[in-house]
Amino acid sequence: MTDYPQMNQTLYEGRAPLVKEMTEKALAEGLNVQEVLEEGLIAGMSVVGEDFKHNRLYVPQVLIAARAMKAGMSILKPLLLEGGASSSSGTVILGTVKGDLHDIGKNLVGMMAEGAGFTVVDIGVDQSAEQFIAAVREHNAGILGMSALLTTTMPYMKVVIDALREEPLDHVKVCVGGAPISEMFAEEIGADGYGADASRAVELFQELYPIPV
Ligand code: B12
Repeated sequence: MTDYPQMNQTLYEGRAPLVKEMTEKALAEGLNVQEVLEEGLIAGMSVVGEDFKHNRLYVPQVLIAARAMKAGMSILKPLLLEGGASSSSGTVILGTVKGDLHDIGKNLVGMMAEGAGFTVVDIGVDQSAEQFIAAVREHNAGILGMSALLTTTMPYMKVVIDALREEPLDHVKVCVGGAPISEMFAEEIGADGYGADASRAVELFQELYPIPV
């Protein structure tokens, strides 16, 4: 029987092969994918976040825990993608802003959006306004999704939005997310939407996508 607190602890300790195994076992027991993601993986990562904040954990330990989280996510990914529409609901460019290397949340948003039938082009972390805009043009995307996890990098989202609005790309909808981002901040910087988590992100993409499916 899957024991979520034990799975959280294993993730906390950064034991990637064991987290992977526990994720597989949870699915084999017939547990719901979303539940395994939230109760087994995200809940463990939240404890890591809290302990990091209070200096009970340091960067190397957080990196090791993040690797364990990714190992579990690699098992869930195909299932999160299952049931996606056969034709694309549109193209979303996803990336983490300049100066910021956090990508776990962004990757989750990407997986869930692909699962909902979007074509996701993930341009990675530490992305400049020029790189975001080039990707939007190249892929003729309808949505640009930006992630930021640091209070020092979140203002860069406005730099990207301002640069985008100077281009003839007004039809592109901009969505923002990441732990320090709020609805109010999204409004302030002129974003079209804010998603607190991956499920909300997908709903947002569906609401905002300018091309009817
Ligand atoms: C893992 C982690 C790291 C890992 C990152 C590994 C990786 N590959 O991502 C490493 C060790 C590299 C790291 C480094 C640093 N980190 Co760090 N990190 C974290 C930690 C513990 C967890 C983040 C995470 O993955 N959460 C889990 C995911 C699932 O949640 P999420 O990212 O919020 O994403 C969800 C939503 O926000 C939303 N979402 C996310 N993106 C998007 C995008 C769109 C478009 C939408 C709609 C929605 C959306 O949906 C996601 C899924 O539900 C957080 C703590 C925290 N509570 O956030 C600190 C945290 C973000 N880090 C912090 C700090 C300070 C740092 C460092 C500066 C530490 C240092 N001294 O070097 C460096 C900075 C490196 C850099 N330049 O980016 C601070 C930031 C404080 C602040 N006020 O800015 C935090 C908050 C920790 C803390 N409490 O002090 N970190």
